[in-house]
Amino acid sequence: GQVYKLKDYKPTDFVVERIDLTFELDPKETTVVSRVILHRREGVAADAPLVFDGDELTLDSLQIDGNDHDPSLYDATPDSLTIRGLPESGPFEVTVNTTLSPATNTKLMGLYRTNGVYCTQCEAEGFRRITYFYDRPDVLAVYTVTIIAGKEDAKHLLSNGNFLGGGNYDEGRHFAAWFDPHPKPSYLFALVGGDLGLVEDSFTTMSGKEVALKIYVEHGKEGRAGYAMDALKRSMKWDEEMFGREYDLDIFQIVAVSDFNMGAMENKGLNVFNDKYVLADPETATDADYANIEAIIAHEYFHNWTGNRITCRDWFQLCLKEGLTVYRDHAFSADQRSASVKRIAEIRLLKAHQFPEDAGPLAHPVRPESYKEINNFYTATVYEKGSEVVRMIRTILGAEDFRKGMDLYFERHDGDAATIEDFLACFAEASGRDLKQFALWYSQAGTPSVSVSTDWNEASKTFKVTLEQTLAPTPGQSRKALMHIPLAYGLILPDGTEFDGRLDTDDAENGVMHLTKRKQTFSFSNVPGRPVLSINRGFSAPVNIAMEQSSADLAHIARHDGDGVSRWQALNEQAMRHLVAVSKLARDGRTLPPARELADILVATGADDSLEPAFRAQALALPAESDIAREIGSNIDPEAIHTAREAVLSEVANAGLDVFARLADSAPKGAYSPDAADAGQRALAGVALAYASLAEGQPARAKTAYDSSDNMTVMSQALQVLVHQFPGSSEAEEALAGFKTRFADDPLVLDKWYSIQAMTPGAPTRERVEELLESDDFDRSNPNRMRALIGAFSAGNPTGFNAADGAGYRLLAAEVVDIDKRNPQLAARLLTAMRSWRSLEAGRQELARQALVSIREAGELSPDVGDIVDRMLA
Ligand code: DPP
Ligand code: ZN
Repeated sequence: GQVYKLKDYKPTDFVVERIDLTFELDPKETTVVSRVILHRREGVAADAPLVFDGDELTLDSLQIDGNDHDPSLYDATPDSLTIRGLPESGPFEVTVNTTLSPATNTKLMGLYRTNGVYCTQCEAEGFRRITYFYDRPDVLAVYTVTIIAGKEDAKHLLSNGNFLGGGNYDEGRHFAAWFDPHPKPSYLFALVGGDLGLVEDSFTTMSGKEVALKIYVEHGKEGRAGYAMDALKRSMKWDEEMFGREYDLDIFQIVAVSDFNMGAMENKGLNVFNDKYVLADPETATDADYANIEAIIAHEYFHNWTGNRITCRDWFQLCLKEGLTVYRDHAFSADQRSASVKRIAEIRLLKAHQFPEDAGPLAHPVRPESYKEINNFYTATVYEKGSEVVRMIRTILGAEDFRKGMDLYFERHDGDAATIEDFLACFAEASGRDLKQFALWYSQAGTPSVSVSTDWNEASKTFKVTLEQTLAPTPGQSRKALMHIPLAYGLILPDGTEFDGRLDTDDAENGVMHLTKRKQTFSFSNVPGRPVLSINRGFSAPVNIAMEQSSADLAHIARHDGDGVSRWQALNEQAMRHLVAVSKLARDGRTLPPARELADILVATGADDSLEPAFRAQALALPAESDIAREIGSNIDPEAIHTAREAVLSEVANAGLDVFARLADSAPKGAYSPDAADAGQRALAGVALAYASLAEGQPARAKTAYDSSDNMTVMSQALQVLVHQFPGSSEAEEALAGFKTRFADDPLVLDKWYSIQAMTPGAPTRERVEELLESDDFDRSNPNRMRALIGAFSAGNPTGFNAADGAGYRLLAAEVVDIDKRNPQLAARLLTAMRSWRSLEAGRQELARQALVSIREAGELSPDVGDIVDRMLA
C-alpha cells in the first residue's frame, strides 16, 4: 500500500467554496447529490485536473455547471474521480451523483445503518464513502444538507449546523434542511435519520444566547440520558469559564447509536456517540461508566473549539486536536472531581496503554511522519501522550502564560487548518520562551528514561541531584536527540515538612527541574537535614524514572508528601518493586519471600479514615499483571507474574481481613449518586470486598453483596469477585445466570457479563470465550460486544490469552481475520493486543509469531490489519 508522508504536504489544486448535499434515504439505495462550488487555486496550471477521493463508490452521473460532462473528460474508479476540461478561472459547480447501500455497509464508515437508524461516521476518511470529494481536513467548506426520507423509515432527519426548515416532500415522505455557517472539513460532516427518543434542555451562553440541547436515544432509554445532558451543560459552562470559549450555533445535538467503532464523534453541532458513553442509570451503569460519560461528553464538546473551529492541516497533526482536547477533558474532570485521584487514574492509564505502545513495534511519535492507514493512528500515543505534552507546556510556562498562549491560538487560528508548529508558536510568543527542544516531544517516539542519583553532604548541608536522560531507539528512529524534560520535585525533610529553599542553579524554577542536557546536577544548600527527593511529582513528565530509593525513603514520601499523587506514586513504586522481584523469582521456580512490609503499609493506608476513600482504593489496587510485565520488560512469563501477584494479594488480604471486612460494607447506603465522593466510597468497598473474600477463601460475602446490591457498581464488583475468585462455584454460576436473564434485553449491561467472564484468569477461560462466541445470541456485528468479549480476553486476561499452548493467540488471529472481512478498523484495533509479543519468553514468543504470520498469510487483508501485522512482525 501507499505510504503517506508529512513532508509531502501540498494544498489542493482547487479551492472549495461551498457544498450542497441532498440525500434520499433508503436502506439499500440511498441517492446522494453533491453540488460543489470551487475555483482553481491561483498559480495552478490551466489543464490541471480536479481529483476527488472516493472509497468503494460508483458514479451515477456528473455535471459541470448543470450540464452533463463529456465522458471523455473524466475517469471514475471506486477510489477516485478525475475531471478534466474545467474552467481556467472563476467559480464553477460540480454535481456528483452517487448511490449507496447503508444497510450493507458493515465497515461503519461513511453512511450506515445501526438498529434501524441511518448514521454517518466520517473521521478520518469516511466522507469519501458517501460521495467523491476532497476528503482531507484542510479543505473547509460551508455545508447545506437536505435529507429526504420516508416518515416511517426516518422520523428525525438531522445534520450539522442550524435547522433551516422541513416539511412534507411527497407521499409518505418528508424532508429537512440544515445549514452550517461554519466552514468545516468533510470529516466533521454528519447525518442521522431515524425514529428516536428525544431528551431536550437548553443552555444560555456567556453572551446570553440560548442554545437548544437535544439528546437522541433509542425509544425507552430517554430516562438514561439525564447524566449526559448534565455533563454537557457543565462542559459548556466550564469551557466558558476556563478558556473563554462560547458555543456558536443555535442548537447542539447528540445522537446515541449502538454500533460505533469509536467512543464518539465531534461532528459540528451533531455529535454521534457510542451509546455506551451516553446512557446511564444506577441500575445499569457503573461509577466508571458515569465518569467516562462525563469525560467523553466533555471531550467531544470541547472539540468544537479545539478540532472544529481550529482543525488539523493534515492527519499527521491529529494530536493537535486530540492531545489538546484530551488535556482539556482531563482538566475538566479534575475540576469536577478529586484532582489527585483523577491524576492517579490518568497515570495508571498512560502507563498501561501508552508506555507499552511506545516500547514495542507500534511505537510512533505523537505526531507521526508517515502512515499507511490513518485509522491505525487513533492511539494512546496521539491521545494520551499528546495530552501529556500539552500538560508539560503548562508546567513549563505556568498557568498564566499557558492561558495566554491558548488565547493567542484561538485568536490567531480560528477558522484555520493548523499545524503543531502553529500551536507551539503561540506558546513561544506568549511566554517569550524557546520551545524548539521541547518540540522533540512531538517528533521523537519512545518513553525517555531519567536516572536519578542524589548526594547528601551532612557537613556542608548540601544536597545534590544528578539527572541523566536516555531514549532508546524506536522503529525508524535509531538516533535520538536530547529532550527537554520538566521534572517537578520536592525535598521532604526528616520531620516530614518540605524544604522551601531554592536551587542554587537557575535552570530550575517553580519546583521544576528542567533537564535539557544529557546529564545535569542540581544542588541545594542550607538544607537542615538529609532530605528525601520526591521526583516527577504529579507525573510532570511521561518518563521512566530509575532511582535507587530505599523502602524507608519511599515510605517517608508516602507518609509526608504534600502532594497526593506523589504519595500514591511512592506507594505504587514500593508495591511494584516487590511484585517485580517476586515475579522473577516465580519465573525461576524459586520460593517467594513474604510481603509483610508491603502488606502492612497497604493495610494501614486502607484503614486510614483521614484519607479520601478514592485515594485509598487506588492505593490498595496493586499494579496489574500487565503493569508488572511492562516493568520487567523482557522474557515475560505471564503465569509466573500471576502466581507472584496472587501470593502478594493473599498476604495483604490476610494481614488486613478485619479492616477489609469493615470496608467491604462501607459503600454509601440510600439513594445512589454518581458523584465522586460516593463513587470513591464504592471503589474502596469494592477493593475491600475482593481482599476480604480472598482472605476468607469462600464466596459467601460476595454472594451476599451481589444479592443485596441495588446499583450496577456494587453488583458488577461482586459478580467479578465471584467469577474471578470462585470460578465454577455454584454462587458464581447462579449469579451469572441471574445476571444474564435480568439484563437479557440490555446489550450494554450484557457486555459487562461477557467481559467479566472473558477476564477470568487462567487458561480454561479460552474455551469459555469460544463457547460464548458460538452461542446463538452472540452479535458479532456489534463492536461493543466484540470488544467486550475478544478485546477483554486478549487485552485484559494475561494468563488466559497467553496460555502456554498458544491457543489464545490462535483464537485472536482467527477472529481478526474473520472480523476484518466486515469491519477492518475493529479488527486492526483488536489485533493491537499483541503489540508486546516480543517481550514474552521464548516459547510464547514463537507461538505469538506464528499466529501473526497466520494472519498475514490469511489472504486478502484490509490495509488496516495489513499495516498492523506488518509493523508487528517487522
Ligand atoms: N471521535 C474521536 C475523538 O473524539 C475522534 N475524533 O477523539
Ligand atoms: Zn477527540
